Amino acid sequence: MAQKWKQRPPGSNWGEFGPDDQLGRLNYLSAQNTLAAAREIRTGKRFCLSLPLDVPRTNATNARRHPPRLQPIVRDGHVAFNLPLDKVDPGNTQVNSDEAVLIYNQHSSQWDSFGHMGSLFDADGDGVDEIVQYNGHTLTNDRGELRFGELGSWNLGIEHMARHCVQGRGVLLNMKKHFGEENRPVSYDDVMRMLEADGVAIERGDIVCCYTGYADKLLELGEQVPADLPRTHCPAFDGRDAKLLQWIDDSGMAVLVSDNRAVEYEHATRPAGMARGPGLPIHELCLFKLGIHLGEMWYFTEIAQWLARNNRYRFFLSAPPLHLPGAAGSPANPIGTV
Ligand code: UVW
Repeated sequence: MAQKWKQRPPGSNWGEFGPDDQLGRLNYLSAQNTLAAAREIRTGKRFCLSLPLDVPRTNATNARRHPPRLQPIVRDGHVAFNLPLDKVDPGNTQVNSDEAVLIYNQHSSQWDSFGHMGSLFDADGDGVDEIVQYNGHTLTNDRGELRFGELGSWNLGIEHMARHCVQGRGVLLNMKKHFGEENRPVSYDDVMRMLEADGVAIERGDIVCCYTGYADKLLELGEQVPADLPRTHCPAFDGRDAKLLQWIDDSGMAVLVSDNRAVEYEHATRPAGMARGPGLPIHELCLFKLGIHLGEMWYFTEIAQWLARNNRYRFFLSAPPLHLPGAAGSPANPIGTV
């Protein structure tokens, strides 16, 4: 396949994994990494790292995204929920339930595919920005058509992540312990102090998991979650800190996950003097430039407490997205094993 771009964004790795690559840093998550990660299983104890998918309980923190809506299907004119099958098949003693669900893929514990956030960038070198995604892909076919009406995007859907099978070493950063519950940007210097204090090392192919306490707040507040929770509670990486962005790249991490809403601190305004630019710079770096999938709103509370009690920070992590072709994101149902 020919290279899709004439110029690539500064600080990107486009081309490193081949001209047609759709996996990005998941290429670092090899069979050897999974084998090494399996050595973190010492007790067999397992932790569910997903929130219930109806948490957040309302759409208060993001009006566009709602909790799942379950709906029974209809079977031969009957609502197929708790349906005695005798009604459609006389003599049949079984009782059947069957449903459909409307899920907003990015409402609760989730994966972002690279298709979730592209950028306006002049990849073809004609002096005009165009819509482009990781590695110069687009979400359209050769004729520039989007596939909505069928399923989602042509080139960078979550199915590539599903087929790669996300299983590796989770490395927990206990940001709640170090930075408390205040909503504040966490800088490179903060991260370095935290890694040193906790003796944490990140290796190539690791899945970095940030525990900030945000998911705890969602559970605690339930239907009373205020709209501004993401801007009032819990620390988050500072995407405006150039040293932090460089560290994300240099660390060799395969994937970056957090229990907060966006991994990164959501600045209310653009920096002074910047008329144009990415609203979420860590999304730009990870999903667009480097091919690092992001996980958001996971649930780390119990595994974080267990790891702290046992003087550990690493665990075996199995975290497939739905194998849903073309989707820009997916609910996540990750399991951590220690
Ligand atoms: C936010 O909602 C801020 O981020 P994302 O679209 O990645 O969920």
